[in-house]
Amino acid sequence: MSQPAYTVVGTPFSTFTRTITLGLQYKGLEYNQLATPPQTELALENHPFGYLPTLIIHELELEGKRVTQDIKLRESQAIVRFIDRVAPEPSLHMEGGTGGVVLEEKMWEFVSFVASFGFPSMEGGVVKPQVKALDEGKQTDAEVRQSIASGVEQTRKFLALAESLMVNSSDYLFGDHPTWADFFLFPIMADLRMVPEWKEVVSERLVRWMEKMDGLEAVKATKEGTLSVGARP
Ligand SMILES: N[C@@H](CCC(=O)N[C@@H](CS)C(=O)NCC(=O)O)C(=O)O
Repeated sequence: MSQPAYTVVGTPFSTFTRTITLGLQYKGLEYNQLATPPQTELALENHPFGYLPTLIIHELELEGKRVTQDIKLRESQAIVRFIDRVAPEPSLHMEGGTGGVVLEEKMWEFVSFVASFGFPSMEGGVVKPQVKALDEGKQTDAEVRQSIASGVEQTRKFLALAESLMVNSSDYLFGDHPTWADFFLFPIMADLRMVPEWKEVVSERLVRWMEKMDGLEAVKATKEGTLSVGARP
């Protein structure tokens, strides 16, 4: 049997890595996954800063010719552009005009907000310190709460912004099918759902969106190895 054309370098525990595997799964592209944490020898061999994910492209069609040299593509927003080019359907884009959102690019604005502001607030400010504290058991609840107070506040603000940008009364963030915006936000939210602060930062609307996302086959197929099933990197 021939090898899949793609290898994803990154543990399923990594939210940016899960964004990529969600997209590959949704578009029916086969891949192998090398489940390494960041900053390992393997991660550094594949990414100049040891970050996750890297997509290794083993073969592709270029101007009608099959190229079989391994190409390493880093940075999730570059990787999703490649995935879209080789597999445009099913689309993970928003059609302009959906729910009154005139510009298709608003979906990409959302993606960039999640990557630049949502990820540090939610993962760095709440999930990671809370999980570390729960695992180590050295701090009291009050101490943990105090250390993450500003992360919780930033998360609350970020989620209010996210909700204000969603298309009203639609199943997904930008309409009746998922987009890359859903696939960038969901892995972080699935982590956040595992910590006690979830209840105080999330709205009913976002809870309904999470339930909708939970039903996707791509979400089910990328769950193993994530915090949402109790895994560690
Ligand atoms: N700009 C990168 C960010 C990726 C990123 O932050 N990945 C995390 C894992 S989810 C990471 O590798 N962090 C490196 C570290 O913790 O040292 C991208 O979009 O791919």
